[in-house]
Amino acid sequence: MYFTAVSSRGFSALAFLFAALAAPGQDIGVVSAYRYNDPPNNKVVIFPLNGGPLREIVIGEPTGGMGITPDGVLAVTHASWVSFFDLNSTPPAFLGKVSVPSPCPVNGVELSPNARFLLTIHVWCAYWMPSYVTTIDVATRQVIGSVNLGPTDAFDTIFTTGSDHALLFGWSWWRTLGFDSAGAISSVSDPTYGTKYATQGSALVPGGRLALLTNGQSQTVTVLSIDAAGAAAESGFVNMNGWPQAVAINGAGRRAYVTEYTHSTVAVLAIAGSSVSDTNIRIALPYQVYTGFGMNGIAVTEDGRRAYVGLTDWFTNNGVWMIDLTTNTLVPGPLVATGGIPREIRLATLVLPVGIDIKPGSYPNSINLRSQGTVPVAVLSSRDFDAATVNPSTVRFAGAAVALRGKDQPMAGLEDVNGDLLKDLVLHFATADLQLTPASTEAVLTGTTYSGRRIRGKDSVRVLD
Ligand SMILES: [Ca+2]
Ligand SMILES: [Ca+2]
Repeated sequence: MYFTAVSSRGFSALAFLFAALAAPGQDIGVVSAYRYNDPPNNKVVIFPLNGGPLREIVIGEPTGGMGITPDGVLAVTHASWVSFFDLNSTPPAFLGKVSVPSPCPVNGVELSPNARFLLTIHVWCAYWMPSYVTTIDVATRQVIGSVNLGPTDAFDTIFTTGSDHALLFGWSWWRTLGFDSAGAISSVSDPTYGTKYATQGSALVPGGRLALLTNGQSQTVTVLSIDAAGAAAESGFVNMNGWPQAVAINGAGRRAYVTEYTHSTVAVLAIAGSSVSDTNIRIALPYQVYTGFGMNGIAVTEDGRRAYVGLTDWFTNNGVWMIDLTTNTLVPGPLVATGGIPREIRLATLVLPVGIDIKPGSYPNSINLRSQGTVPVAVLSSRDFDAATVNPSTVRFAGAAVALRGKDQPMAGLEDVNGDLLKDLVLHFATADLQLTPASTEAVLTGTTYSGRRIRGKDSVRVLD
């Protein structure tokens, strides 16, 4: 049922555009696309934000919502399934899939901010059908638990207070969901009914105390204030007139970008403290936006300089277009032709897998937690990777930062530990700082290069207590 394909379509014609725009802070965009009864067009397309070949994951069934972990694991919904892929490999490796209890297609997926679990909801398919909210453990890819809300609609969801609470939105209501530390749903509030209806999309303003809701038929954006317990109350409205659909907010929390269905425009809203207002700026789009309920059909880079929006003419012109937000102008496109109708767009940062050697030259890698000293770990260079580019102050090994010599000198040095004539980066970590237990069988090292590329490596350990 699954197969992956790598497309070699290049970006050469657009290269100048990428050169003209600053680095966005993320590496890739991912878009889900669907066309019923046309399995090859039910797929996920991965597009590098700074140019390069596209990658595709073909999924036989219509695709919907997506979540991406900080480690680059993609979760994508299709029918009543959620499938997982590793975006760091080419082609993306299929990791497994989970069946979600639901009589309707599972659509909305949100990853908890601690990246431990996924919250899934399904879009309304008939008023007598029950709606389920379900959480899935990302590491084990097992259902943690599911709650049946009875016959109701449920369109979108966002986490609000870290990984403890989420808001679930229906046509004209919202509920607060509470989660325990394992990701099980521990509480579901009664619905609060808003004064507007036809909620289509939602987004959280960075800081977590404000959320925006788009209301299609009501032609409004609702401003919700959120308290520390995750409860929400209407605190304002922006009157719109083009059936607002999807909404994305920039990293600084100063601008919201709302797609308008009936006008084929992106509206620019200004956020200042707890007030949200219309700038009256509209960016015209060549085709319609169609995101479906709860699909985030627009995404903004962390640096707030670019947006990516999914457009369709319902026939052959389906794709992702790019907006230069420094000038609020649409870049001629499309940037990515998706075949199927683009649904949700997510941006992500890739992690470069690197080799590490705990206690270089010795094996097994025994660590005695009672030891007072340090554990050396080598980040290995390869033909494609120079370990000297890693910034020691960004490195964490089993939760510990690099040990310091004196006040602020990281215990780090370059040395070829494996005889391949390439110098490796040897770092020392205080044993007392390591978050390991006698049950640990491996330890993970993460870090960032001086140019901002994230790295990750792991090696086996034998822990003595
Ligand atoms: Ca070793
Ligand atoms: Ca070496």
